[in-house]
Amino acid sequence: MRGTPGVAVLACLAGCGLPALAQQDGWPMWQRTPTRLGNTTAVGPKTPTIEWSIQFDPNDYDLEYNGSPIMDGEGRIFLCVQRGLAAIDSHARSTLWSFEIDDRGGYTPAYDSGVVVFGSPTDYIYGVDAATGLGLWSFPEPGRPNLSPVAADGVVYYITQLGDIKARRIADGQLLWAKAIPSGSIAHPALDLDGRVFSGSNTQFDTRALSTTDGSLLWSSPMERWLNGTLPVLTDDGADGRVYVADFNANLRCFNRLTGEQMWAVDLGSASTGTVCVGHDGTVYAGAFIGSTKKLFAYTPDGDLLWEYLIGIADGLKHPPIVDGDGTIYFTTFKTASTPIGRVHALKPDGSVLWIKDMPERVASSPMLAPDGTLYVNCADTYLYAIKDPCLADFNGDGSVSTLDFLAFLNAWVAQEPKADWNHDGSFDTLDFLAFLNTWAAGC
Ligand SMILES: [Ca+2]
Ligand SMILES: [Ca+2]
Repeated sequence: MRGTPGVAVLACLAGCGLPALAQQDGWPMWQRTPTRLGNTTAVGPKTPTIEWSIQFDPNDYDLEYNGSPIMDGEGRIFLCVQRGLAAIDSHARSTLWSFEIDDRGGYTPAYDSGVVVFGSPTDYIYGVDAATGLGLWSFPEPGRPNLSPVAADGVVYYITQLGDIKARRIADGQLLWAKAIPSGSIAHPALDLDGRVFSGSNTQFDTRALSTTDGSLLWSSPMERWLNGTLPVLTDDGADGRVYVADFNANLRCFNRLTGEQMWAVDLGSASTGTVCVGHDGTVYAGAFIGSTKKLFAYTPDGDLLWEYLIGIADGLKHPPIVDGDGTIYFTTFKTASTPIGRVHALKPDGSVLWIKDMPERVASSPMLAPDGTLYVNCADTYLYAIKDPCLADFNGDGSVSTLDFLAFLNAWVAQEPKADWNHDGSFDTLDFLAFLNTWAAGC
């Protein structure tokens, strides 16, 4: 056991006799759901306003290894950091706990049933109690298990980059099955919640579906190169369902979920880094490099191009976008270490820009959109940023809407402070009073 003591006792404390926590509407894994579609009904910020930030790691940040934040149904945010895993209370806006190991935490963790799972690049897989930060279990895992696990119904699935795909019971880490993948994989697995887990092989260049029951191979379909992102799975397309994949050569393919038959394919450009997500209407979003140019593309479910968006010439795009309840597409880009700038982009559903926000440092992970509409990104300055539209009713800025805000407005209005000209017409009168009353009554 590494990281924390008492694996057996702690495993039983957390896993024996306690009901599994209900998985509410958080963002419990990379791209939110086990299907990795990357969409949510929550509506994100229409303005790039940083509401708060917190340092998530006192050590460092690794653009290659540290992935995206996730959130459980209690509003706890989990992030892999340079020395393990960190938890932040989004309500208190403070650090909740740190789970320290002698190695980096690997990419984006996954949450299910009260447990957070992540792997380290030097070969351990960990299960951590989400509420307390206590280690529940850990196992040696030769072969770099530090990509993003996927979890559902009390089981976590993950790949080792050098060899296997495995399923463990998340409560105690018991191994349920393990299957070799020729030369391993860097395709973060996805589930269809109907008995299939999807990944790919590094040297056989395929997309493959395995049984979640025993890991047996259900189908394998050829690719031109390896897969290096994840595989969004659409199950409600009115037919068999689809799996979307982009390989390293930027071939975007759509496979029949049940048979593996290829439905369509497009060549997006010269290289992809696996940036695929799917909107509520089935629109497929994928990024690609075309030489030194980077673009984000939108395709219909049948593979017809809707639009393409040219990303700043020196901005890298490494991770999938996400889509909010209004169809807004959010993604991050970054420049090189010599130009330490990161950007968060918000596009309207038609591919035009809603806003672009320059961040203090590089940001290279997928955003996370919380149920309350707060967009979270983590930057190379080791801070997590919460982007949210300003709450106008919170006039005194104390984080809540109460009669104090009403009184504060009244004082400002009597004193004819500019901020009390609520309707922006240059005068102070009862219209401002009524306008603020409406704002205040609407709350946030
Ligand atoms: Ca207030
Ligand atoms: Ca006025």
